Amino acid sequence: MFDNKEQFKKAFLSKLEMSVGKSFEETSPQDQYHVLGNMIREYISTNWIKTNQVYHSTEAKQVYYLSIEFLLGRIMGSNILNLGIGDVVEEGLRDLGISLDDLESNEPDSALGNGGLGRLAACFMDSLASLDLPGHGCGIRYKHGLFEQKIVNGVQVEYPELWLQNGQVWEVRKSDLSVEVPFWGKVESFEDEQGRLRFRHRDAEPIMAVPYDIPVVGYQTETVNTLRLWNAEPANVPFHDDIMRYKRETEMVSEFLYPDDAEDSGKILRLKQQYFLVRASLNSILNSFRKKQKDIRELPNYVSIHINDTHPVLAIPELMRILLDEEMLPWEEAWDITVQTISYTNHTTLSEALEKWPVRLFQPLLPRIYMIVEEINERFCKELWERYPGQWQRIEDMAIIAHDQVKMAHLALVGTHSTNGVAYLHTEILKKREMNNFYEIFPERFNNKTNGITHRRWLMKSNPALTGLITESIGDKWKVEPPLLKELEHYKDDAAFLEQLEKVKHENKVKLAERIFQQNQIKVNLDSIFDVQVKRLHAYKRQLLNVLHIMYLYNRMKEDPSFRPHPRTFIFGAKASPGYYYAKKIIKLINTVAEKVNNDKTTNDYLKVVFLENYRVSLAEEIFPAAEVSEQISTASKEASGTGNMKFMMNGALTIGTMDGANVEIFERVGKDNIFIFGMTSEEVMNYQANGGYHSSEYYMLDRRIHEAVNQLVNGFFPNTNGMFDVIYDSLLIENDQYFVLRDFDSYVKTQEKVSNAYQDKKGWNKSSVVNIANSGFFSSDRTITEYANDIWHVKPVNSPIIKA
Ligand code: GL2
Repeated sequence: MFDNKEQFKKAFLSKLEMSVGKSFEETSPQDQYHVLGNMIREYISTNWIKTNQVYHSTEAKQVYYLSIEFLLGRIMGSNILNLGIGDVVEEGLRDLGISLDDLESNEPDSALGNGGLGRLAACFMDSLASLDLPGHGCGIRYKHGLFEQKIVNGVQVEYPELWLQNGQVWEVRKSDLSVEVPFWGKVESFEDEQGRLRFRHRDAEPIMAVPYDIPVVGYQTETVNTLRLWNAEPANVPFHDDIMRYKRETEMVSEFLYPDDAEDSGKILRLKQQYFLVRASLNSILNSFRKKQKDIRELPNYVSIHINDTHPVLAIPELMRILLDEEMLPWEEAWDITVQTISYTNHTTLSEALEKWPVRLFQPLLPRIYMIVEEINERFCKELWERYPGQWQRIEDMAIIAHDQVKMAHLALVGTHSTNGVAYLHTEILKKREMNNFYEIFPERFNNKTNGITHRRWLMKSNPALTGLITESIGDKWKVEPPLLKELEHYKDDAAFLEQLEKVKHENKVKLAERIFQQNQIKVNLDSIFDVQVKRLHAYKRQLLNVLHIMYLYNRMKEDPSFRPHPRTFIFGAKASPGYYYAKKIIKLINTVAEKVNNDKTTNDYLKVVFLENYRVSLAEEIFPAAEVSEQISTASKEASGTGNMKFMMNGALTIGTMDGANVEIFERVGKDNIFIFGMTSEEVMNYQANGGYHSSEYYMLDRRIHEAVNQLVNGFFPNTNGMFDVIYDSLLIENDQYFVLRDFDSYVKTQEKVSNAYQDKKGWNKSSVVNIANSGFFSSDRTITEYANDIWHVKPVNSPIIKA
């Protein structure tokens, strides 16, 4: 049905009429989207079945990627691209008077994630399939993904996200593969016929995990992998004292991504979600393995289980439970298999993000799992004692259970054979500082896997004009071998190419400007520099530094009419966690500054501020292609990697950033002339933190620009904001500016001046842009996934020809 345009049109029209029962003229874009989606899914299904058959029969090792988040975004466009049916579909629809872009915009984003970590998981799924690797995603089918953000009077308001409301065309419910997940109850010991001590979980309250499978199509290959998302539903229990409570509590498990965990009830819910994901996934993994009739001791040769951050870390005690209680292996053997099978990625060094669960909640909810964690802890502490006799403090610091809390990261470090960081610098910080104690014991387990992004979505799909230009110049092999983008460097002095590149950027800026006008009714200057900071709102990411710089530019222009920098449009997009008061204030501040400067006729030819509401994957796809400056300004040592930085680079934006996360590796690749680095190094930050010596008030007192902008937060400069920004003012001055915003201010301003100056030489700027694109191939997630496959998982491609056979 996708072989040629005429066939496609015929199939599309007939399916449209059959499935919605309307004549073509009466159908809505929603109807059309659903029909096209269903056609594509049907088209995929032959290869999906074949791939699964091969995976069932092959001896090849399989990898299972467990993640509490998968931030997929829209699925249709990526499938069309990967299947290579874009031309047929686009032309066929055009004949019918339908634009494919418009039709795609009817698809809600699958927003089962918050930010980088969840988007990384989605990029990895795309790379696994595209590289013909047998990789399966395991996650949760949240009824509501990340909230929808509306900005009302400059303030973030959260609405529930409704991606399932109109039905999901990409998923297939497989209720026959449902798994029971038990909570609560108690553990009984008993002696079996052979006189062995055994355990059974009694009086548990089971809930049902029902899988929904989403096909993951590889690029130009017949491999179609599976992302399995588990839905929580009531189990068929014979009797229940309070059936309504049971139903409600059960369904809550897959209701929301990251329920607020300030209260105990929220903590229990999160822990339930984590065990739910792990129990259901491991059950299904082990079922597939058992069908191959191999000895269970062979598990690590056939199966690799990867835990994306600590959220799925209960996979460790759960696999132990299966091996001990179901397979009846002795502890040592079970432990060996578990450690060999599971691997772990750490995504942050922020201590507040390292999960800890109170024993008083953990133990009653998961009694058997808790017993196992206790045993793991005891054995580990014994080893520590033998290694470090008398060093109580060290042992306490490293224990898995301490101070009535279960430390999930410690469990992950002890119970897996591999711990990786997500950028070179981050891994070094883990080894030398944050997890140095563990590195000393298990040095061979630590390794780095610098993050990546799928160039298919973030360049080929979202930036067709640039994709076309690159392909015209260097051919299209780079699409399957992104490091070949390097060949673009030959064009960095080619005037015609640079002109073309500028034209592409300009067209993309026009499109974004239209979007900005449509959403915000702000007219932006197309010759202004599009300077973009899009990412989660967090103090360490320092959106505040960006805002203070904007305030300074504004103040200086007001004061000095001869000071008129190159026009800039500062574009922001960010969601703040609903309970994160400070972050929400920063959003309000950005919008307040926008209101002020955008409406000041004396300066607004030079300065515009735009906050695009509801930042999400599909909006990001419109933003990156139009960006010229990429703001990566986190406090050094705090951003584990960043992945937005890579998307900007790949689309030709120049980075202004600190030496943090993967910025360091971008710097190494493009060279100092093609990136704008400023601010403290991670060493300096960490030394200050260890030894003190930073006094933010000194910067406030001595730097007039800082003094003025910081005062403006609280002195009525912004009308009707009485007391509104006190918390920001206090964070800078009373709390001594934890993220060194004021300390880096001067360096940031100077570097921004360099950015402006560099932009005056448009040819030089475009040249730098080429160097960025040309060196972005390294940051394809295909490279990252190849490294995981070779170094951690030891899985090999199961080639398309095998599937064809
Ligand atoms: C994060 C890091 O903060 C971010 O720097 C990194 O790029 C991603 C992916 O590795 O992981 N850690 C985390 O908890 N979230 C991230 O985005 N949410």
